[in-house]
Formats: sequence, structure tokens, C-alpha cells
Amino acid sequence: MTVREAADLLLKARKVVVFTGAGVSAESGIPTFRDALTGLWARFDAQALATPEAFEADPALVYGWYEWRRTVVGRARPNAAHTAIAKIEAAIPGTVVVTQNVDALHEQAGSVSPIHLHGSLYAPRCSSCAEPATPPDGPGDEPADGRRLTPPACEHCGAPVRPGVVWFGEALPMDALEAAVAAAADCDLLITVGTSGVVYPAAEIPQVAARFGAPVIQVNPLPTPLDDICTVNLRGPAAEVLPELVLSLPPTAAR
Ligand code: BJW
Ligand code: ZN
Repeated sequence: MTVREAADLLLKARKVVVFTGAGVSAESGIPTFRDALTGLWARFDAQALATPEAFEADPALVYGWYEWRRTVVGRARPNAAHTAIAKIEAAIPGTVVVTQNVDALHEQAGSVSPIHLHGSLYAPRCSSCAEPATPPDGPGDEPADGRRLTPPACEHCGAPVRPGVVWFGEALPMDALEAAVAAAADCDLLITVGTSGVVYPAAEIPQVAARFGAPVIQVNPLPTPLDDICTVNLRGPAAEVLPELVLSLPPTAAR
């Protein structure tokens, strides 16, 4: 299937949802989770780092790992895929960006208020009273990826501060999930970019759009479980495929 077929869908669309995963930030140098050799879960144990039980058992291990992640992400810059998505948003005002990513590269590329389904590395909060905590200044001092770091104490109750991300077994932020489902149910095109589509309930978002009759374009170098619901599967890296797709938009708005 070709970029031309996808471009025809994009040109007709008035309400677009762009649903992104770690692959959209891969070409900014941020590792994905499940890519076979380079993904975070190939090197680290998700159960020991990305669950509430892990934080309870060893807050310094988990906090240190997330500070390393925040340093890596803080030094990254948006790539051509983030920029192309912001251009789609500028050209088609009814566009909603829904991301599973905890970086801020969509915002840095110019996307306005993307919906963050899995939280953010920049929104730490108290692990007990949930009060927001002040994010540390700057990109961090690059602790080694395994270095323990005692989390700061909450200013209100003294409990350890935790990363503001959604771990396995935790509910997604209700307002974000509801807004994403509503946008998917109401869109006339969904573009899914760089996600393996295996983590729920986020993976429902493209499926909701398809159930409500919207065509779905997928941008991913590899097949995913979402292939079957997609109208067009564009196999390739997002930073190559999306700029090509955006070339189909009217010149003034798209560039
Ligand atoms: C490129 C590219 C390039 C590469 N260009 N593309 C059994 C069945 C079904 C569900 C479950 C189950 N057992 C447990 C569950 C539930 C669980 C779940 O889904 N688990 C599955 C993994 C089995 N879900 C949860 O626990 C969720 N919560 C929940 O269900 O709560 C229930 C509840 C309700 C009420 C009260 C209480 C509880 C929460 C899920 C949270 C996920 N968290 C993480 C970590 C976030 C923090 C952090 O960053 O550390 O979110 S895990 C990780 O996966 C992260 C991601 O957002 C998420 C999705 O990953 P993503 O983005 O798709 O990345 P990858 O690596 O998987 O894929 C990258 C893709 O890019 C690949 O396809 C590449 O090919 C591609 N690619 N280069 C384009 N250049
Ligand atoms: Zn507190």
C-alpha cells in the first residue's frame, strides 16, 4: 500500500486522531520498549521498574532509573515525524494527538495539548497524597542507568515523590482516556504511529476509530497486531514516512 492512498485519506479528513507510541521518538534517540535488541525491556526488567510494587520495594532503584530516562529524553530533540504531526495539526484544525509517550517531544515540535495517556516524566507527584512535586531543573546530571537515587520527600506529607507515569496495573488518567476515546469515536481518520499496539487500554484507541467506521493508517517498520484493522499499512520509519505524507497537504498549511 502506498503513501498516495494514505494521502488521499488525509486530504479528505476533517477530524484526525494521530495516535503515537515510542517508535515516533526512536529517531530522536529515545529507545522504544519492545524492539528486539534496542528496546528498554530487552535490557531492563519491567516488573522491577515499571510497577507500583517495584517502587514500594525499592524506591531508589526506580527513581534513579526514571531520572536516567528523564536525562536521555531531556537531551533529545523532536524529529521529522513529530514536526510532520504538528503540520497535520496546523493544516487540519480538528486534529487530536494522543500519545502513550512520557516525553514532551510533540509539544516541542509545536503540537498543542497532546493527550498523554501514560503520564509524563515532567510531572512527578507524591506517592502517598498525590500532590504534584516540583520537577528537578534541567535535563539532569545523567546518572548511570542502574544508579540508585533516593527520591525527594513530599513537601506536604514527607512520603517519597514518584515519577508521574502510568505503571503496569495502574489506571490511566480518567480525563485523558475519556478524551482519547471520544476523539477516536468521532474522527474520520486515525493515524497510528510507532506503537506495538499490545498495551491496553491504550491499544483500544485505534480499534475504537475502526469500529466507528474511520479508516486507519498505520506507520511502522514492522507488522503489529493492529495490521488487520488498518486500511493502509505504511512500513517504514516515521521520520521518513510522515514527512512524505504531509507533502500531500495544501502547501501554505503544510509547510
Ligand atoms: C517505529 C520506529 C520508527 C520502532 N518509526 N515506528 C493481558 C492481556 C491484556 C492486558 C493485560 C494483560 N495482563 C496485564 C494487562 C494490562 C496491562 C497490559 O496491557 N499489559 C500487556 C503488555 C500484556 N495494562 C496495564 O497494566 C495498564 N493499566 C491497566 O490495565 O489498568 C487496569 C486498572 C483499571 C482500574 C484501576 C486499576 C487498574 C497500564 C499500562 C501502563 C503502561 N506503561 C508503560 C510504561 C510507562 C512509563 C515509562 O515510560 O516507563 O507505557 S509500558 C510501555 O508500553 C509504555 C508505553 O507507553 C507502552 C506502549 O509501548 P509502545 O509505545 O507501543 O512501544 P513499543 O516498544 O511496544 O513499540 C514500539 C513500536 O515502534 C514497535 O512496533 C516498533 O516496530 C516501532 N518502531 N522504530 C516508526 N523509527
Ligand atoms: Zn504527600
